[in-house]
Amino acid sequence: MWRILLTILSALLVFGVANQACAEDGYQLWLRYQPVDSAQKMRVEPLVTHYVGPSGNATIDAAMDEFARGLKGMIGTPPVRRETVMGDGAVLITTAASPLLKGMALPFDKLGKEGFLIRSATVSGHRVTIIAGNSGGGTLYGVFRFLKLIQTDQPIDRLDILDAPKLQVRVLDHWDNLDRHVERGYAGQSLWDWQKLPLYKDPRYTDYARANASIGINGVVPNNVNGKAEILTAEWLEKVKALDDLFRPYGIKVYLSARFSAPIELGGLKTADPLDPVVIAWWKAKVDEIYRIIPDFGGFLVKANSEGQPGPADYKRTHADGANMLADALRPHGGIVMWRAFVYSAENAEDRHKQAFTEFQPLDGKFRDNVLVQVKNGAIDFQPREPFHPLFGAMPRTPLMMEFQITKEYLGFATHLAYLGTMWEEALEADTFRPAKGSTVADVIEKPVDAGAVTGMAGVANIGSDFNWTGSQFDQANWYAFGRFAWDPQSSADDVARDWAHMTWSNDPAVAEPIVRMMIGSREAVVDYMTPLGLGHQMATGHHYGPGPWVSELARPEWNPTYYAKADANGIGFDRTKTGSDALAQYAPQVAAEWGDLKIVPDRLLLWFHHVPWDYRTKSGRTVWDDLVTQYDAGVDYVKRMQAQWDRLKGKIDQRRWEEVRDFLAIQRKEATWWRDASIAYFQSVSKRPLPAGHAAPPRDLDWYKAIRTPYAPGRGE
Ligand code: BDP
Repeated sequence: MWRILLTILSALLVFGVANQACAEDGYQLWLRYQPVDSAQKMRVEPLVTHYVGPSGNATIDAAMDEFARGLKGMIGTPPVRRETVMGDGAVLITTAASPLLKGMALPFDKLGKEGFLIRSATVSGHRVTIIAGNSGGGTLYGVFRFLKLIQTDQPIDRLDILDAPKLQVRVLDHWDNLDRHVERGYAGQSLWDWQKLPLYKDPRYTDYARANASIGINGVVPNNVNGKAEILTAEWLEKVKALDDLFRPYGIKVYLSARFSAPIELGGLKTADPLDPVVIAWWKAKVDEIYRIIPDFGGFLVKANSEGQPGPADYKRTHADGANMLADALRPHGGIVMWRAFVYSAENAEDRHKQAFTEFQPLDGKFRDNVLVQVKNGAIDFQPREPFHPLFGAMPRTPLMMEFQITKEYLGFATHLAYLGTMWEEALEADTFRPAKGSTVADVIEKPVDAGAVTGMAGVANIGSDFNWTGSQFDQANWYAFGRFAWDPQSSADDVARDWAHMTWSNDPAVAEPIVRMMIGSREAVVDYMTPLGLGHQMATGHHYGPGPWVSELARPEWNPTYYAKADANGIGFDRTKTGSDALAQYAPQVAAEWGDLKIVPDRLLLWFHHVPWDYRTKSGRTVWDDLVTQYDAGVDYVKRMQAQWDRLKGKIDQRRWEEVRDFLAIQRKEATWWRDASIAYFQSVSKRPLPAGHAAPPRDLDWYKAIRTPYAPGRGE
C-alpha cells in the first residue's frame, strides 16, 4: 500500500517538475507536438511503427527529422527508421521516383512541383502510409500535413489526400535593416544576426525554416525594401549564402531587396539609368556574381520611386524599363523580379488612391515574363480596412502578386489581438468583375496570365528576436494564416483560425472554440475603434502608434489624417465618386456603380468613397455622427468581451502564455479606449454635435489627447 502511494507521489512530483520545466513561452509556435490523448495515441501508434525514406536527400532528411520529432512529442516513442518496409505501420517518406511505389499508379501528375499525396495503402502485403511528392519539398509539406492531422486529433487510418499550392512564390518580406532594426517590427530585433554570420548560424534560423515549411512558405527576402545597397557586396552575400544553405533543405529560396541605385553606390557609376549599357553590364555582372555564391538565388524585390527610393523615373524611364533590365540579368539563372506597385509621388496632387493605377496600368503587357508586379491589398497602405486595390484585374497581361502586411503597423502593433485572416479573406474574395462577374482577387492572382507565367503572394513579416517570434502569442496566428492563404488564397479564415488554435492552444473545443470566436471578430473591433465606417489612416505621425485624426500640418497632404477623413462642420468622408476624385472609375463599372451609389455602398466603406453630412443616415438608421460614436464604443466593448472570455480560460491554458495574453488584452483595452476617446474628442470638435444617449463623453479634452507624444514607439520607418 505504502509502496503504491509512494509511487503515485513520486510520479506526481516528476510530473510537476516536468510541467514546470516545460512551461510554455510560445517559442514552439504551432509545432508544439504535445502528447495526444490516450484514444488518439492508441489509434496512431500502430500506424507509425517505423518509417522508410531514401537517404542523401537533404529535404527528405529534414522531413524525416520532423516526422521523428513530431511523433516523439505526440506519442512518446519516436518511430525508428528502417531501410525497407518491415511489417505493418511503415510510413514511406519518399518521392515519386521511389522504387517502393513502382506500379502503384499514384496521381503524381496532379501534384506539380510542390504538391504531395498522403495515402493509406498496402505495400509488400503490409499496411503502410505513403507520404510523397514529385520533389522532396512536396514530401516535406506532406509530412507537416500528416503531423497536423495527428496534432489536431484526426484519424490517420484511411487517408487519401492530394494537395498542391495554388501560388508559386510564397514569400516573406522582412523589413529588416542591416543593423537589426526592423522597420514596422514589434517583435524585438531582426532575427538575422548579421555580425555573427556567416560563421555562427543561430539554431533559430532552422526553427524559422521549419515553421515556414510547415505552412508552405517557400521564399524569404531577409532585407528591407528601404534597404541599403551593401547587402549586394561579396562580404554580405556570404552571410546571405549561409542563410540560404540552412533554408534550402526546407524548400525555401532567398531573394534580396535590391536598391536601384546600387550601380552608383557600389559600382561607382555616375548613373543607374536602366537603359545605359554600362548600368546593364553592372547588374549583369552583379547577378552573375550572386549566382556564383548562391546558385539557387530567387531574385530581387524592388521598391522604386516610392517614398524617396531611387528608381527608373529618376532617368525618365518607366517601371517596366527598370524591372525588365533586372529581369534580363536574372533570366539566364531562372531568377525573378518582384517589382512593387506601392508608389505615390511627392509632386502629384492626384488622390493618392489613384496614383499606382495611373502609373502602372498603362504598362500592362510591357513587363518581361519573369517580372511580378507586387500590389498591396489596398490602394492606400495596409489600413485596418481598405477596399481591394483597383489594379487587381486591370492588368490581365501582367503577373500580379498580392502583398499583405503581416506585421500590424496600422492595427495596434504586437499588443492588440487582431487576427488578420478575416481581412485577407475579405480582400481575396472581393469580386473585381474583371473580366466578368465572379472573378475575385484570389482568381486574379491564382490564374497565370499565360501558360507557365509565375504567380505569388508576399507577406511583410512580423517576426523578430522575441522568444515568441512575433511579439505576441496571437500574432503567431497571422504568420500562420499568411502561409495558409499563400498556399490557397481561397482558404477560409475560420478554418485557418481553428487549425491554428488547436495546434497552438488546445484540442479541447472548450478552449479552442472561444479562442476562434475571439479571433474572428478581432480585426473588425480594431476597425471599429480606429477607423470605423470607412475612415482611413487616422494614425499618429511617423510611427503610426495611437490616434492622430487632427494632424494636418505635415509637408505632404496625403501624410495627414485630415486628408483622409475630410471632416468639417458640414460632414465627413472622402468623395471618390465622379463629383470628387473619381478614384471609383479605376474599378470595373459594376464595382464603381455599387460603391458609388449611396443607397447600396456598404456602411463599412461609406466614408472611404463618400463625403456625407453629419446627419446623413447610415444603413443602421442612425446619423453618421451617432453611428461613428457607436462604432468606436463597439470596438472597445469587443475588447472587454475578449478579456472576459480570456479570464474564463484561466487554468485551461498554461500559466505563462495565459498571463501574457491577459496582460496584452489589458494594454489593448487601454489603447482602444485611448483611440475611442481621442477620436470622439476630435470629431466632436468638428461636428459640434452632442453624443448619442448612452455614450460617455471622453474623460479629457481634445488638447490633452493632442499633447500625447510617443517618440520611442517601436518599429519606426527609416
Ligand atoms: C508603409 C510603411 C513604410 C514602408 C512602406 C512600404 O509605413 O515604413 O516603407 O509602407 O511599403 O506602410 O514601402
